[in-house]
Amino acid sequence: QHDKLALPVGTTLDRFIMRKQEDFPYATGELSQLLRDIALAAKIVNREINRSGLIDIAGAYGNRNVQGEDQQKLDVIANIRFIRALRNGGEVCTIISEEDEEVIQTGNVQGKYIVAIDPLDGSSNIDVNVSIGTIFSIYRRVSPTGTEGTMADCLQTGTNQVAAGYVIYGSSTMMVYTTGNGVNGFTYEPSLGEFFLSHPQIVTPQSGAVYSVNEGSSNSFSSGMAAFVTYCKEANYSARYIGSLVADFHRNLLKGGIYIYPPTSKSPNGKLRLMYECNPLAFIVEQAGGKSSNGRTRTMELRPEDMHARCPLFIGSKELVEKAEEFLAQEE
Ligand code: AHM
Ligand code: MG
Repeated sequence: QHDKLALPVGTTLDRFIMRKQEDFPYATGELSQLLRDIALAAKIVNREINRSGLIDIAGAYGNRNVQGEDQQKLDVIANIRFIRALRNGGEVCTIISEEDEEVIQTGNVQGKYIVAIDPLDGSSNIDVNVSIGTIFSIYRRVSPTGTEGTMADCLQTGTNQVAAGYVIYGSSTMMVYTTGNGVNGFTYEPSLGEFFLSHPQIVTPQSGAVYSVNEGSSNSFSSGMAAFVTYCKEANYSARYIGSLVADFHRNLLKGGIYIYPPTSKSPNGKLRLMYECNPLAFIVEQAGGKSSNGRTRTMELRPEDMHARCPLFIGSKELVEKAEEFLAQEE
């Protein structure tokens, strides 16, 4: 509410970030700059995504891009764009990416920040014009500056996040992020090339009537998980599952609901990654008044064993996540 009054209609993301920086008297502006770097890379990736369906048509006119990149490779392109933006920005010493097996050292040894990123999640949806997203998470390094970031810098628990956000490339493109002071959403105006504040201080409904889970795996659900799905059906909830995490999460954040990626026989620890997917969305959902856990333990308190570790995800409206946890607790 405070933000709605304080910020005029037509507030751009850049201006918003600058205003927010004034709220932290000792801030040096590096985090603000880092968020702007991410937003810039997001605009570039957005442009590539919008054009991706035209690549073959453009090729027919002799306009094929030099690399001959096909659409599926957009996740690789997105990875390159974000890493380049973060490296050039200078605030980040080390990046971990879902797309890269190894840690990426930017060479900016004075950089205070660590970024974990899933550059393009849901990439199997690119070919079929379904919404996809970028998810990011920002930590302050724990090691002293002047050297490369360490594994301990990269494997912090989610509670240490200083900022997290996502970009959804959908019917419109949005960036939603938190720095621990609530959640704000910005919608991209392509002809102006700017993100504008469109969703100030997002508060997620405490409950909801939507459950989002891949029921194709229900044969391998645990008894508690199966009982929760039955409960949702008996309550006449709607099933909504795009299969694109950012899109499913974004809808439930605004409208209420629960997203679940439970353990299955194919993915005994769930499919989603703690550092790139679960923690950033958990920070956002908590800042919006919702909840996130692995079914038993708060997501942001899970200890990452390695940077690509997976964990089950139960995320969304508080009452629904608690209800699911109750069913799991009753399992023998
Ligand atoms: P990806 O990182 O390979 O793109 O996979 C992540 C995606 C999520 O966006 C989505 O929620 C989930 O995988 C869907 O998985 P499934 O098809 O097993 O339901
Ligand atoms: Mg992913």
